[in-house]
Amino acid sequence: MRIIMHLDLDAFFAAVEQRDNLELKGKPVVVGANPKEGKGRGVVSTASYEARVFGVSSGMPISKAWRLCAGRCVFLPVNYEKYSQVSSRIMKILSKYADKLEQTSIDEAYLDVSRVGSFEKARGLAIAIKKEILRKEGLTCSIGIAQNKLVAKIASDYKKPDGLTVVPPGKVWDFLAPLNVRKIPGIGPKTAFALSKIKVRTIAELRRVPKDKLIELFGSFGKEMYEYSRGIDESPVVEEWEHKQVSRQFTFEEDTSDEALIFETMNELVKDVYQQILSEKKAFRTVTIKVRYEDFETHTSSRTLIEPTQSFEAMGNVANELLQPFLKRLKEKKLRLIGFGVSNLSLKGQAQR
Ligand code: TTP
Ligand code: MG
Repeated sequence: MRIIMHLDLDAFFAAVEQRDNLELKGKPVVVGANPKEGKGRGVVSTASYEARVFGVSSGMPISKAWRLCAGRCVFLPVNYEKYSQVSSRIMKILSKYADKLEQTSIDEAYLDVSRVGSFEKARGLAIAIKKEILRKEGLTCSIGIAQNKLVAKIASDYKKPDGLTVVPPGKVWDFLAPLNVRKIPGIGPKTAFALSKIKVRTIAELRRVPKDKLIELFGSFGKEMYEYSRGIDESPVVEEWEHKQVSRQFTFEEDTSDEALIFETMNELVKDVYQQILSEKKAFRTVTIKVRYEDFETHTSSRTLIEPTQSFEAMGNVANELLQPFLKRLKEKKLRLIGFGVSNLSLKGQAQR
């Protein structure tokens, strides 16, 4: 059984500004382009929940936000550098809790927490995560938990701000039914309008439309709409380090300090990766290993070779060398997971730069 968590920080840019300036706590704050007394161009990045009461929202022209709440809202410029630093610290916190972490935007991530084994335990984990983020970064977030990314994402949005919504498998159907079709990721204003013309407004109503009809109207997305309306989504949580590389990872049945088992497992991962790059006719230059200890402390370590290669020996040798320093710490703590990947890929035979 899969257990997926989706986390989204509340009013992220505005919340960071409120945290860093006590005078802004509880006040309507608009972060975005310079309003220039209503003549400014550009848009609102986000608004604090206090400012949303005036009707201000992300993406709105800043001049309109000025008309809605000048004199009452505090307008602030966007400080991306600060927000991305906060974001990476939070992602680091999250990586301790998940077997797989996929960051999908500056303030959003999916966590695969299937290993906890039950939705109740996952709820406990979510509470711990919320506490840690609040204690260390002074920010609140909303979390959704479900059997897949689709429902987890809809659930995290369900009770914002500072929400926690768990939708176990048996509850998916009823949870989705009354929601507006716009809650389905990918259904924007245009699609919603087209659906309204065939009298579909809620997800329950969407379920009544035959699959063929949806495909006729919306092409391949129609098939996805059919599945999403039923809470079906098999897409995996994909870690960033997997995106540009061919990689495998393995979580030991039990945390281990058995070096022979660790090398043997690494060898299996190397074999799998080798098979895949052979079949895809790819060469690699960089070898990366990943280790995670029992307390979730996680490291990756890489080496880049001078020339692209497809060599199985090179993979294995580098992997074992990179692994050595981590084995020295096995007396302190056991290993929970190891991973192996190759990146810097090129098609074999392709001219190098
Ligand atoms: P969101 O998570 O969409 O919004 P939010 O965190 O401000 O509010 P919510 O509580 O509803 O989650 O986006 C995260 C940040 O990304 C947001 O703080 C600012 C930025 N952003 C933009 O710059 N432009 C946009 O149009 C959107 C939607 C977000
Ligand atoms: Mg957010």
